Amino acid sequence: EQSADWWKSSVVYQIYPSSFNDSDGDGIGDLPGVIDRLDYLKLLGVDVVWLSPVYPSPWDDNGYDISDYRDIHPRFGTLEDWDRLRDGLHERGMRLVMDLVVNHTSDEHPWFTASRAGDPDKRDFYLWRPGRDGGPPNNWGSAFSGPAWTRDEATGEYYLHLFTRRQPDLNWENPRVREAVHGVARWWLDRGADGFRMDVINFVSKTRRMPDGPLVGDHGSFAEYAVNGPRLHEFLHEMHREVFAGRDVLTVGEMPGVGVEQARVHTDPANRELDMVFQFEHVDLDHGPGGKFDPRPLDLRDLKRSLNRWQEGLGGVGWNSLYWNNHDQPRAVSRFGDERFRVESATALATTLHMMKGTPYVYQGEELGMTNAHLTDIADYRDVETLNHHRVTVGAGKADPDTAMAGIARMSRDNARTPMQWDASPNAGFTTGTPWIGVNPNHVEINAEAAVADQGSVFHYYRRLIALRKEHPVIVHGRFEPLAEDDPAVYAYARILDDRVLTVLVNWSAETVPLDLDPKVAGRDPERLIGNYPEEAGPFAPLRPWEARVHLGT
Ligand code: TEU
Repeated sequence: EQSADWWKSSVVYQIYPSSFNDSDGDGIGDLPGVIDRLDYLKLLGVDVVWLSPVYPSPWDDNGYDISDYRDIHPRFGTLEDWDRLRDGLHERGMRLVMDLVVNHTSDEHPWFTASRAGDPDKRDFYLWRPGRDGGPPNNWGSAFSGPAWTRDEATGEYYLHLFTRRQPDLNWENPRVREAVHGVARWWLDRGADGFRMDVINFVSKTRRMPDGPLVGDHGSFAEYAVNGPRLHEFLHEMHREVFAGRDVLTVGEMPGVGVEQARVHTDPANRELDMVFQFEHVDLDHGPGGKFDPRPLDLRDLKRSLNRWQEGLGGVGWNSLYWNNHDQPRAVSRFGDERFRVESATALATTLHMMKGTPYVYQGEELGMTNAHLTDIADYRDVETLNHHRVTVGAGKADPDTAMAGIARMSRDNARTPMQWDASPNAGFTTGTPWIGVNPNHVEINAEAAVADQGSVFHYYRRLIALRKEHPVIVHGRFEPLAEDDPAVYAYARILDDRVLTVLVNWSAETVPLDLDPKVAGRDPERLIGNYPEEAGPFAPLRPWEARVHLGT
């Protein structure tokens, strides 16, 4: 593999540090805790660690509200701990990607405190506007409920915050803001970081005019004016030139609302913007008319149409990133799989994703088949998005509490944020103290210690999938060809490279289903590379509940 393209054959593991491993008993994970688990990551075989934010922060949005870009939050340790983590990963042949959150800062960042105080040097670092008719400048709602504008008493002006009021949006129209962001990114790369996951990076370019948006619930949508905005390509290209050019790094832009055509432009190497993007189409398909907390059943055919279109759309030009899970999404096995067939469905989902073209991302605990938390009491939730949503619906008497809690239990981000399940001991081996968010009681059964000891576990299946990527170039480079597109239960596709054909067959249902495929699609002498059931009657035997099989033929 060409060194500049190492990220194409890599698998990335996301660590959400608060919930990974606590070394000092304060109930919150930390960097020394991560360092203690590096051999576990090495055993799994991942190539890259993406670390969610570990910077100083008032913690309004769990660290996605940064008050100092060049330091470590004391709860996580020190810059020296970070250096040791970097070295520990590098010594084991793994890389470290940091989370760059630069659409907004914390309201406690010195840039914002100066801006708010009227410091002429910093006023224009943020988006200040006069009010309209005694209210905010327009009707935009924040992504986390309530208005997207907050009035500041000192001047009477309003500042824009697409997320919470404690996350003011930076003004990227100001070239000095962009220079400051470039400086932050260079500082981490100079210190030995291997790249960035860039938070909501397609929100950074806003239109100059900010008119009302179409009503969605109580507020107007900012999407048309602040998502995939007019100067986005220019800003990303500039950042590539000023920061990434000539460096051997991985860049992945998180882009809610990005379309496949735009993503192709962002990830076409000729355009020098980003290596890959996180798109959201497939994780938005089960959102109902009332949004994410109003989930609706997912039709596998819609999911296939969407993901297959991305596979073919980025095809030979750009590059996909592949994920079911992250710290913002409920657990995939509970959401897309079936907890009654936990091991089978977790491995079926993994097979579907890891054999696609693109870079797979594994979110901590996914490799154990960790499930949703199923919490029904709002007092057990910590996430600001969930709590705000509850307050403006149930709290305001606008929703039936049981229906609302059912939606929250299925979709809340806290489902992904319960502590990593290391062993069967009372706090799952995560902490000796009181965990900041409850441990899932199923850790007595689902935990890393048990999984590592069991060759039939979800963990060892992930380990084998990750190893296969290193052995078979067709998994990295093969052309993608959808199969059985109209089948309501089977996700099937082929990957083709030179004289190699890889056939991926996955049953996304709890029934045994026949396979209706032309045997020629599997090539000659297909050999089974991996499967989550004992091998039986060859590639075209019926698929048992949540069965997944991968065959390699010529
Ligand atoms: O998330 C961006 C984002 O818009 C969504 O992932 C969002 O959290 C979800 O769709 C809400 O339903 C990023 C971070 O990943 C997230 O943790 C932060 O809260 C958010 O940006 C603000 O920084």
